[in-house]
Amino acid sequence: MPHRSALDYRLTVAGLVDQPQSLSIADLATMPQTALTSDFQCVTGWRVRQVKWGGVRLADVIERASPHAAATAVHFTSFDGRYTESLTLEQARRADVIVATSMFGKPVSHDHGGPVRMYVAPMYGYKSLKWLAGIQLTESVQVGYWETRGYDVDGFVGHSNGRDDVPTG
Ligand SMILES: Nc1nc2c(c(=O)[nH]1)N[C@H]1C(S)=C(S)[C@@H](COP(=O)(O)O)O[C@H]1N2
Ligand SMILES: [Mo]
Repeated sequence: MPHRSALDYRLTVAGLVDQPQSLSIADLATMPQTALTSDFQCVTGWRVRQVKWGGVRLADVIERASPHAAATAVHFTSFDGRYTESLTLEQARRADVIVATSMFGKPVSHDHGGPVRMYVAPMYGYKSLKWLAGIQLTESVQVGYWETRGYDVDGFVGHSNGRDDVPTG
């Protein structure tokens, strides 16, 4: 499992964009910062209440790259070399979908997907890709690691298990 230090780290934004990006942590720090506190829920049943995240809105990262009109989805890759995820562009533009650089006021640790990971608040944990390396704008949704193994592509909390258990806060 590769590590990336805060200094080594680069986030690439490519695919159907006019302005491909290679963003350092310092670049991300110059963008408008956002904070978000929400329950973190894995689809297998565990939940961590009220986790505080900080970072930048995915919407702002995407805008910075000037996406083409033909782009309708976003694909995420991890520097673990295996895991992938996706969102529709509409989901990606929600205010509660962030490129997270901090957790509980500290840099995101390696174990939690640092230095930079996704945090997709309204969806199950598997949608929140850790060790974020790249974001590609695509013509259509390219399903991710777990979705090729049967998980819902639209992983909204409460959807897969048919229960009304949307976390509060
Ligand atoms: N790259 C990568 N991201 C990942 C995973 C993974 O195995 N690899 N697991 C997912 C799942 S199923 C969950 S529940 C969360 C767990 O995040 P945590 O380790 O910070 O609790 O990360 C998600 N992101
Ligand atoms: Mo999970």
